[in-house]
Formats: sequence, C-alpha cells, structure tokens
Amino acid sequence: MPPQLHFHPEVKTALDQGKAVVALESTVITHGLPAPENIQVARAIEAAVREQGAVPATVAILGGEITVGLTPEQLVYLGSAKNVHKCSRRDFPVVVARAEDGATTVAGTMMVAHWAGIRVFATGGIGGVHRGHPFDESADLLELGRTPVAVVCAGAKAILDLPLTLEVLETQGVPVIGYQTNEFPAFYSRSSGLPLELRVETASEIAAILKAHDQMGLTMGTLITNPVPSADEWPAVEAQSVIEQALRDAETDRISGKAVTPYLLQRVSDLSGERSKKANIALLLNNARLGAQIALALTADH
Ligand code: PSU
Ligand code: MN
Repeated sequence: MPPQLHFHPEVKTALDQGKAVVALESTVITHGLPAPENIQVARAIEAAVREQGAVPATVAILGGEITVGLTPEQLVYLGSAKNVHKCSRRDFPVVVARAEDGATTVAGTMMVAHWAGIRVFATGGIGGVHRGHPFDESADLLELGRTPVAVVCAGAKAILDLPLTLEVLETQGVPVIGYQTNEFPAFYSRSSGLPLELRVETASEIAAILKAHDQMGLTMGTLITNPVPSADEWPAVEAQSVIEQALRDAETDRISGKAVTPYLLQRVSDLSGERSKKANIALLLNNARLGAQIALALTADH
C-alpha cells in the first residue's frame, strides 16, 4: 500500500471488519457536473450507498494525499476548488509529488480502490473510444484490463464510439455484465442497440461471479452495466443532435487530450439543460444502490 494512502476512519473500520464498502470517483464531481449542484449530488450518491447498508468511500487526492473516504468538509472543498487536476493513472506521481489536489477518474479510482482493498466501485459512465478518433482511447479501458475492481456504470455516453469501446473491453479481457438488460446501456438512454453476451438478474449472481474471479486469481476488472431508470431516461433519438453539435464544437475549438471528455460533458449539459441532468443524477444514484447491493452480497457469508 502506498504511504500516501489515507483512510477516513469510518472506511478504515469498515474494511478492517470486512463490512461492505463502495468506492466512488471524484472527477464526476469536479469535471462532470456543474457547480454548485455537484456537491449536493455527491452527497446524495453517498447517502444512496448508506441507505443500502454499505459505507461510501469517495476517492480524491488532497494536497498530495490519496484520500479514501472524504469528510463533508473535504467534499465541499473539492466540489468548489479551482485547479483540481483530473487524475487518471499517469497523473498520480506528479500530483502526489507536488502535493496538489486531484479528482480521480474511473481509472484513477480503480487503482486506489485496489490498493485500499475495496472490491466494488460505482460511477456514472466510463470513458471509452472517441468517435472519429479511434486512437483517443480512455485510460479507463486499459485500467479495466489490469485492475481487479468491479465497476458499476450506466454504460458509456453516446459522445463515444460505443461499438469500438466494447471491442476494446473484449480485447482487454473484461467481462461486461448487463444487469437486467440484454443491451449495452448508453448512459442517458437504456439502449444502444448493441447486444451483450451476459445478463444477470441479481446482485448475488454478480457477487458469485466476482468470487469465482478472485478464486482464480484473475487480475482484470469487471464491468457491470446498469441502465438508467426508464422514468429518467433521455431517449437516444433526442440526445443525438445535441451530441453531434457538441462533437462539432470540440473540433472547432481544437480540444485535445484529457480536456476532450470534460469539454463534451459540459457542452452536452449546456445544450440540453435539465433533460440530461435528470438522467445523469438518476443513474448515478441507481448505480450507487446496485454497487452497495453487490458489496453487501460479497460479505454475505462472512
Ligand atoms: N463520462 C461521464 N461522466 C464523467 C466521466 C465520463 O459521463 O464524469 C469522467 C470519468 O471520471 C471518466 C473520465 O473516468 O471522465 C474519462 O475521461 P477520459 O475520456 O479523458 O479518459
Ligand atoms: Mn482521451
């Protein structure tokens, strides 16, 4: 375990006692949702984990310390601070050495969850392969190939190339599980038209798959895809034109590197307002609940 890892006492106790803990990311707070609502949403996600009987562990880097489980004050600080680095795998050494602040992406949060001994992580959407830029492939996909953490998400946003994203996950050896769905969900909408091979109905079936995974000593991650609840869905046909506009704007503004995803998220949010926000918040809470149920199912026979 790296010496820079620091635990919230509640998380530390829960882990020592073998209780259910769910890791949560922080880039969605700093770069994925508009302030000041981002802080309320982050709190609601933690509350959704607690309601199921598990302990939330939001991950971030604060003054160079890798922090597992934030206090309410730390969460407010992170959600309102400027110049918080978006931290994927390659950003960790720099932000830690310079004692700066960082929000962890899916890749970054998986790394920390694994160090901390947290098996389940809930988020909104993973990064993927960018449309029209097949070499712009999120580090999330490679982390899923190398780090044994289960990631609960609502699929990936249609700003991405979803068929290529699924191909990379296959190449990386990552099981992609549909929770009560036959299709890869497209974040705002329940369906992408892309079939999944693997469907499960319950959290305990997922826990059984994770236990078998660990018994074999396998080192890759697992992707659990949980469609947005129907009542909060933003149908793909409606999202389509907004997404295309956001992609054109990114080309015009010559956005590149780690700025691409936050730029597209911001544009989609600006162009669609409440419609996308409602789906975004609903799916985050829905994933937090499922993540907690899986973490609880994993501890069931302890
Ligand atoms: N997709 C979303 N919301 C998000 C992200 C992705 O719908 O907040 C964030 C996550 O933290 C994800 C990161 O890990 O963006 C991916 O960034 P990139 O494509 O640069 O790897
Ligand atoms: Mn990229």
